[in-house]
Amino acid sequence: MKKRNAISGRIQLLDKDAIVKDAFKAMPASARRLFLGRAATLGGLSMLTGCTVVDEESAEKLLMKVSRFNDKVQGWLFDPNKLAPTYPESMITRPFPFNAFYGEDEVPEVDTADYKLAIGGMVSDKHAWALDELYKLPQTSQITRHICVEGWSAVGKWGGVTFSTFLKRIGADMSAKYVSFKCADDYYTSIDMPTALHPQTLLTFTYDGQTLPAKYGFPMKLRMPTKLGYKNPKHITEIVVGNAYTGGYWEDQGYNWFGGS
Ligand SMILES: Nc1nc2c(c(=O)[nH]1)N[C@H]1C(S)=C(S)[C@@H](COP(=O)(O)O)O[C@H]1N2
Ligand SMILES: [Mo]
Repeated sequence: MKKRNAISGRIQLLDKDAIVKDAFKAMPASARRLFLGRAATLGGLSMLTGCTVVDEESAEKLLMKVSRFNDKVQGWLFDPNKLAPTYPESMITRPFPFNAFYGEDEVPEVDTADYKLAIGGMVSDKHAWALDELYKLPQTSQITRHICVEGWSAVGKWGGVTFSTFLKRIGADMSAKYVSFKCADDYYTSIDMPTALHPQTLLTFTYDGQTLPAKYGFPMKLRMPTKLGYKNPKHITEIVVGNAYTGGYWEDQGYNWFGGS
């Protein structure tokens, strides 16, 4: 109750952007990291939470929503010394949400027969992979929570090859700093090598036991329960291992590059 009153008090004194900045500063450092960049403005927070601030009451509601979301997320996010939580089948969110920087009617259609996964950079084997070849790699599956900064999370089941196994198969130089991804819809992102080698980082080809549906990223999604949703590329067409920082679609617009822990 005390916190609510403090927030209401400030809303009467300061302009709304300043209020958001203030509340943001009061968040624990770990929570703040998730909302760096453009999210730390009123416009950014409205976008992330889907709330529009029209008056003091809605400004307060928005702050409470962000704050509550952060509290939840903190418990779910990865502790680097432990594995991310996994869940029973009964906890799978149905239907699993779709998200992309465009609508569901614009999901790219990737042709199975023509598809090849291009490989580049610091690897000894640069041959491009057809899907049937990828499907022959040792497969595993995992039920984990996907957390999107837009304010939702959902539990899903993805299956595929452990990414470190794939990196070994292509003779990747594990001392490289980054692994970068290009996608069929012009999305792109990149991750640090320790995350690429994390045992729960999977290159996935199935969702809930079925071939990955187009909307969830056919033909493949890199699934990392240790990273926020936007770090998990769908429709991957190219993987490059290297030391050059390549950023990402949302990261280049202000989202935190690390996007996890
Ligand atoms: N290629 C591609 N990958 C992407 C995105 C995208 O727009 N294009 N959006 C990201 C974001 S922000 C989220 S939350 C998840 C959504 O995955 P889903 O549709 O399977 O829920 O995909 C991530 N990977
Ligand atoms: Mo997201």
